Amino acid sequence: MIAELSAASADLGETLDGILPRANGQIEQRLYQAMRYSTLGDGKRLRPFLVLSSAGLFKVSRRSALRVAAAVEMVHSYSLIHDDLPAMDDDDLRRGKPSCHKQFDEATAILAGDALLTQAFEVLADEDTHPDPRVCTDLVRALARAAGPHGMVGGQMIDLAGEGQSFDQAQVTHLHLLKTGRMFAFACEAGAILGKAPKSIRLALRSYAHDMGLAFQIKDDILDVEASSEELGKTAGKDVDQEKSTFVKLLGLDQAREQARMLCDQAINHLNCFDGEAEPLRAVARFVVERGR
Ligand code: GRG
Repeated sequence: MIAELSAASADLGETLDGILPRANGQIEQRLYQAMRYSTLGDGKRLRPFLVLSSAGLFKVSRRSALRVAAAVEMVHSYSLIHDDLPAMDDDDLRRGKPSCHKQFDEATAILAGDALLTQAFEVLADEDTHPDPRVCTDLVRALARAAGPHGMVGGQMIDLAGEGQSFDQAQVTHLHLLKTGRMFAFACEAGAILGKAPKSIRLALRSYAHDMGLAFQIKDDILDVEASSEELGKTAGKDVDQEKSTFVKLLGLDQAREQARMLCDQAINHLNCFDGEAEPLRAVARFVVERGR
């Protein structure tokens, strides 16, 4: 699985390198440097892998899939840059190096996030991504929904509002469905959009992504207490420090592990409508609950 992730990551790196603006001595070059610093770093690139794997189910062109994968990673990178800012999670470490506002400054980090988010939609709307404008519109709409007020940004608001409060399991589940699940769901559905697959197939992929995304989050909560900052490449133990309601706090470590395994199996079951071609998606579901960072 790690080998497959790294192969996809190398292809994605080349695509991102071609898309992201280059610093060539322009007055605004600091912005370009910050965008590249935060996007070309050492992330797991799970969401791009999901786009490429779902596109692989429908024989979509590699170039289209890579451009959509790049757009997803750009939105993800923006969210991490903004999440690390002092006004939000206030974290100095990301992907094993200083977070964007530490390496540059706060204003540049805000602008780099804004620019990545905006340029991601330009990529999706471009005919280079898909020759059919209806497919491009569908991609733009679906990513906007996943990243916006009813998705990641809404989830982030709930997360911030919940600091120091006790959420129950349903509330924590809802928070993570929005904050991380919707972006995973877009990544999985994107291949089906590119391949003009029927609604029932899109639904199966969304259901897979929601269960897998929740399993990912539970594992994230477990790693936050079990792994070191060095292993994670980000500050460990923050959930406790910020008095967040997590799955570990609600369920305890053993039950949290069990719940993640159960969700992983459930995610894989949603793929029963596919044969061997869905093996990368099955493998990634297992990987998210077994990973060490
Ligand atoms: C600021 C609008 C806005 C949203 C921020 C994604 C997010 C919302 C915050 C990140 C903080 C966090 C720890 C979220 C929980 C899990 C998560 C999304 C972790 C980061 O994703 P990975 O592990 O990161 O895929 P890499 O670095 O591998 O890309």
